[in-house]
Amino acid sequence: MDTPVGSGTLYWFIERHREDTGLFMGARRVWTYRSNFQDIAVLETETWGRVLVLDGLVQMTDRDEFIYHEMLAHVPLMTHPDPRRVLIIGGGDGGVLREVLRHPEVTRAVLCEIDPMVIEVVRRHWPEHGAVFDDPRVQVLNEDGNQFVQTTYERYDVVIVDSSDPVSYSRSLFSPHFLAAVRRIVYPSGLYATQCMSLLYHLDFVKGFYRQLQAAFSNVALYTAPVPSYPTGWWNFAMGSIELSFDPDRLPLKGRSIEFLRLTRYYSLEIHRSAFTLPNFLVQELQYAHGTDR
Ligand code: AG3
Repeated sequence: MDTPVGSGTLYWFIERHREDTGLFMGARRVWTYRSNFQDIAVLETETWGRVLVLDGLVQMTDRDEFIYHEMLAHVPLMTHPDPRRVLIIGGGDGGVLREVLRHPEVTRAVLCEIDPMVIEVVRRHWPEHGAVFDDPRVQVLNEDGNQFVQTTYERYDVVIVDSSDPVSYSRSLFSPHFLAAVRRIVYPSGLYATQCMSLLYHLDFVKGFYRQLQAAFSNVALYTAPVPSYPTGWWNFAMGSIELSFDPDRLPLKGRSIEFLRLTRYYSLEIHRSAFTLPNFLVQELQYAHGTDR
């Protein structure tokens, strides 16, 4: 299980994003694992560093993971006036967790990752991420995220979904049933954030999901960031809240600690604000989808 497939020559990995396009990387070494849930691979590459691949889809590379993880963690956490209790669904690579723990307000972080082998593999190949799982504020659960939110009695200030694409086990994390349960387990003053694919390749999905979000939450917003190793290199995120308004112009909220800003490599308050400025085609599409003029 732990022997690399080869060294010296390059082993070519391709993620096909569409019939005629995708991403390829040449790896010096490749490790492959098979869990009860999926195929797991780790590539060692010159340009991207170590790369985590689940069922053939790139999840994280050393070169650009910070952009994705910082944006998925700090945008919701900075929107909340006092984020103490945080739930992360998925996120078995520990990247979102690392960023969440940078906020001293956080007293409890529950990570609900369905596949324990992802965490094992990350501990082996990214020992520096492994440490975050041992933080005393953290509890790791290996459960299906959808089942967990349907049944838990705990409540959270912030719920973050760091899933793979909406296929296989992750599909249920983008359903109305799931969103209704999330709405139940976030405090009325809390909020929810998720990754939600590429605006250029998955616009229909984004539009449909946005509509579901509007049905489940009172306030919703999309924001974007570059993630060069993901399809199209331009990634989309969504937030939803019940009572909390999220006006990025009011940041930082009074009393929030901002020391973590010395540690972030992508996220800043300026980036936070600008991430909500959506391209015109999306604004028009969403208006079209809802017949509103927001
Ligand atoms: N979660 C989002 C991965 C989406 C990538 N999609 C793809 N390559 N087709 C990543 C988990 C990182 N913590």
